[in-house]
Amino acid sequence: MQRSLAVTDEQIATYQRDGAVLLKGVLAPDDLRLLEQGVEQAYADPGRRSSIVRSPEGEGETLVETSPSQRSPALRALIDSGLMAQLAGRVMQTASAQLVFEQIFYKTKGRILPTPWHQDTPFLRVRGMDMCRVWLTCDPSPADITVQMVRGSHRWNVVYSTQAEAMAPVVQAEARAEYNNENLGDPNLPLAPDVARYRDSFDILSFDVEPGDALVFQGNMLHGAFGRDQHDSPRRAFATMWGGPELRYHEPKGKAFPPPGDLRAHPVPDGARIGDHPAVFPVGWREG
Ligand SMILES: O=C(O)CCC(=O)C(=O)O
Repeated sequence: MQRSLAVTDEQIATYQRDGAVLLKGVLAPDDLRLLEQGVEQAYADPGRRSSIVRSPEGEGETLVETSPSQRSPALRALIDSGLMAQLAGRVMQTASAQLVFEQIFYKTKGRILPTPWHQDTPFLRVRGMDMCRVWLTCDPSPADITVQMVRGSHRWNVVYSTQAEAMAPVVQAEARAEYNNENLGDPNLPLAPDVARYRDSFDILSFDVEPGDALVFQGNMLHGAFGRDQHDSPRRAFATMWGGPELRYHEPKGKAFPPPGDLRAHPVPDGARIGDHPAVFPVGWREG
């Protein structure tokens, strides 16, 4: 039986207005156990869709793994619980939520590397407003090293290039054969603003996030995280992206992350509603 999660009208209004809202204490202890188990397994044995970035000096390390639930029974169980899908559906105010994309961001303790400011949209094969990221942490995550967003950037109606990644103070150290960031996205898109450099020019939303909380933000938001020279614990996060049925499939100009389902077996026409293609974008939650 799926748990029913209460999201208040005020939280929904905050999400719709600002593009992000922190939902406190929505995970149960069993959810947290699955989260930590899945994230630790991925770090101990990185999969073929993972890459590692380090600082140019070789200090600090971030493992990013895409689609980790495809090889982690613990993360699969967490997704199958419907918890994140339901939270996404409730804030988006859609009748269902389908899985679009999922990633682990494992930052090792010591020097915490920043996450370059970017939008997820240009990496993805979907476009539209009904798209929502649910970011969970295994560790207490102070605001400065937690993912932050530019308030209201979900309504800017722009898709930036992925090239902003190249301007970041991190370098790719290792990428497995099937996964690297090179040539992702469409190089003809505009560069994302350099929020890290001009941070006082932006209205930045930041949150202290505890294990058990869900930081929920709209999928088109401009976001990133600052680093720290020294932090006593790792900063381990698992983020899933969910779409409502009206979100549209987008045939990418360049390379883009694969959707969760098999696109070759179930081709999706450009511009199609993802609601009509659950084999490629599996339904994680449905109202009622
Ligand atoms: O956890 C982070 O530092 C990055 C998160 C992120 O970019 C995302 O959830 O899309």
